[in-house]
Amino acid sequence: MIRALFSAPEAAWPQYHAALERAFDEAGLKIVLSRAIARPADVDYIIYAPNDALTDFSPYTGCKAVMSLWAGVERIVANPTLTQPLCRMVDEGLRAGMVEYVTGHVLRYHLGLDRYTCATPPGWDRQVPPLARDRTVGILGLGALGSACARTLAGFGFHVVGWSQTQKTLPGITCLTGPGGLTHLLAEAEIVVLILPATPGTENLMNADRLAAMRPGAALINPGRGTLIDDDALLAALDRGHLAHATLDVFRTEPLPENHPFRAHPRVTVTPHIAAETRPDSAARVIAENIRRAETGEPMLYRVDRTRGY
Ligand code: NDP
Ligand code: OXD
Repeated sequence: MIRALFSAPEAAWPQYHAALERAFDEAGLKIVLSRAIARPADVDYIIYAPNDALTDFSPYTGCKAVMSLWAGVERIVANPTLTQPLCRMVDEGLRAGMVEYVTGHVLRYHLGLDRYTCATPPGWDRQVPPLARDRTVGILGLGALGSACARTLAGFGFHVVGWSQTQKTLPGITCLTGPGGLTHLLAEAEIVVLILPATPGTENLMNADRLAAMRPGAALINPGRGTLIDDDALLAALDRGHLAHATLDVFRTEPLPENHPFRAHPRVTVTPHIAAETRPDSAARVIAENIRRAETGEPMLYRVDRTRGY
């Protein structure tokens, strides 16, 4: 008998319960799935949302793996009580959502849509945008989500420059690494998208110097994590007109406090952490596949490297 504990806020249970039961059936797995298991030592797997109340994993002595429902695992990765393998979420629904969010906001900047959609009364300010092939988009982070966004934008014809920790080879994308690669990307791109995880290595990556290294008039889109940006430096870069606009989906404190300067800033669009959401049906299949692998001794997918932090 395999026992799985669903450790996520109550509101997620109805959708995930049904989706997980279906996925376990499809995978031929006999699993008792529950929101509470009397003896923690009996739990084989924990299906976990990082915004859940559970933070002490030490009683779960029989647990074979913790499976995050989120892609970003910064809240849990350094938890000293978590000694079990940790898998993050790589989900086809999450990926599709991020591609749609990023593509939507890149096209909005590329086409200069705010000029027309926000003009009251409508004017006749003809600013013909360049074609995508004459515009460079930079993507920081070429993982599961960033590489999917890069591919889609390249499909529109944009010149896409990506940056990651290790060298990538992606057809049609200029792939860079290291500090020199980042400087090059920031100097080239008119639209920069951040799809990096929150780690000690990415904290305040977009500081005053890096923001100053961006092209004058460039736009920044951040669906990665709030810690990637030095907020005060971004506000200063926007105020002096070096950057044209920022679209921010993630923040150091969420919900973004009512009095945070981003909320009222004319050059900032705030979206409430909606860029991409894990979709229960597709995510449940990922979890079922990982439990099947663990039970048959195959390597689990999407294992978090605890030393890298993602
Ligand atoms: P991945 O782990 O697949 O990819 C992370 C990418 O970042 C990799 O390309 C990695 O490089 C790169 N990277 C990490 N650290 C550094 C560094 N110090 N310097 C340069 N590159 C670095 O993650 P995902 O693509 O699945 O997700 C990315 C992030 O998106 C999540 O961690 C989460 O924070 C955020 N997210 C936000 C959502 C939202 O709704 N706003 C929804 C889902 C995720 P390499 O490939 O070489 O390892
Ligand atoms: C995630 C997120 O990391 O929703 O999955 O931000």
